[in-house]
Amino acid sequence: MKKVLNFINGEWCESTTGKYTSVWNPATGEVLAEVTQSSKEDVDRAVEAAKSAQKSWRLVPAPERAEILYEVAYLLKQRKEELAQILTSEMGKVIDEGRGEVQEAIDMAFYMAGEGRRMFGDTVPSELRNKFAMSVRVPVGVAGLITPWNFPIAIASWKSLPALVTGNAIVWKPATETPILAAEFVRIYEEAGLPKGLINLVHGSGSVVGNAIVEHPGIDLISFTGSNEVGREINGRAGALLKRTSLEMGGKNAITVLEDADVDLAVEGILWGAFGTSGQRCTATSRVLVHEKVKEELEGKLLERIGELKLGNGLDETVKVGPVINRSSLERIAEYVKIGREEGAKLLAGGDVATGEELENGNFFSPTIFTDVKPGMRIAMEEIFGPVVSIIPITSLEEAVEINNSVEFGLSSAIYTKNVDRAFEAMRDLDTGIVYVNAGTTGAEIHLPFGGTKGTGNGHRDSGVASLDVYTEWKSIYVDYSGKLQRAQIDNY
Ligand code: UN1
Repeated sequence: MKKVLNFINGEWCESTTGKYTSVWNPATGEVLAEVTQSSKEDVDRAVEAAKSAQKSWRLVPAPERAEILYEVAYLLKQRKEELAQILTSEMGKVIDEGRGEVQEAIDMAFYMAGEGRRMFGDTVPSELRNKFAMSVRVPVGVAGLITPWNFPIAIASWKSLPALVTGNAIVWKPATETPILAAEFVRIYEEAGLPKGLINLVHGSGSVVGNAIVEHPGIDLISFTGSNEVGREINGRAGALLKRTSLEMGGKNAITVLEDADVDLAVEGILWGAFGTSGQRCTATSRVLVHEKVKEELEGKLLERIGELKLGNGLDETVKVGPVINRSSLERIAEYVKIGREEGAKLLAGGDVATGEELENGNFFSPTIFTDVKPGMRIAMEEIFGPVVSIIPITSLEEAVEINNSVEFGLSSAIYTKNVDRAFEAMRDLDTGIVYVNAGTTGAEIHLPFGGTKGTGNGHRDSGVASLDVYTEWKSIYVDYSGKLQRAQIDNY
């Protein structure tokens, strides 16, 4: 059986615990590998390695650090298909989406490599003569990365690449469900020539490894993507230690369809947003706010198309919807469907664990649509993280905006309309970190900030130039070449 190991100080090694757990293929139930289960001591060793490696890494010129990132980009590109296959086997999304996700990491690698020659600060005119004023970015130190299974390489790339190009070292705990791809990504860093100790991979549970990372005094910042519950806990613990934390924690994203929308286009956006990655995206479409004048048409068209969504093993190119990650997820989704029914929502399609010969060993849930959902129902407020979407009728853009903004999350929203005035109003008023016009709620590109408002995060962003803010401190520098004491705000007035 394949064994997945930790990577600490440039060595692949087993945890001191000697314990392993299994990695499952969620489509087939097959065991893919055994992964080492680490202890606090493994984290201690990883932090020591990271701290010591970072001391010299911070002095390497950023364009030179970036050379390694370009190499990472080329290697990811070369191995795209192989990585996509691993991704799909390990977490289930269909292979096309797996390829798309690896592409997202490739894009991020090229983009962040480019930052090695930008990383702009400001130069500003000093208020005093013969004095120079500027700001530069400096690394924070050691970054603790805690990443989810739903985008196992894209999100890891959003965090590790900016951390490294800005001169930090990393201790990384990937999700327990997706350690194989994490190890492959680290292998690429190794092959690209990243000096030892700069990326350390420690596999294991959130309660042991995650907590040890969050609380370790040698780790200066935490970047986390995952559930709201875990994010809050991390924020509490890390906050007490005055550690910087960047959190991204999900959504309850809505597509608004106005009466003047291209309904066919909206149908495409809804199916892709709600059922792509089996609804297990932070950006998944889980509410549709449809104008009552086009509600019937939209529902009819959704029902016509939903049958085309073939379920199965994502490695089969004809499959459109893969499994959900595990049994407990399947149970949680089924529980939400039960709640929706009890709340009085009308089940339009799906609603059950999917069965069939080829599905029986995997975790499959039928694409599910509820309609006549009230905005305050639990299925319309809570993140389900599965292939379930709720249709809520509306009568105006104002009402849609209010419902859109009424949930605790604020990641992504979308509007379908042909009216440019309403589109701009929506762009202004939808209270989410990402807004789409005439496109669904998923499909973020890496050169813009990714993240959200309210319960989705804590003000930080992944990807884009904004991600540099997570991994750097600003240093303001004044150089006085006047040869005398010049008192700011005093001698010039
Ligand atoms: C996530 O949902 O966790 O915008 C990340 C998208 C992808 C990234 C999603 N590019 O859907």
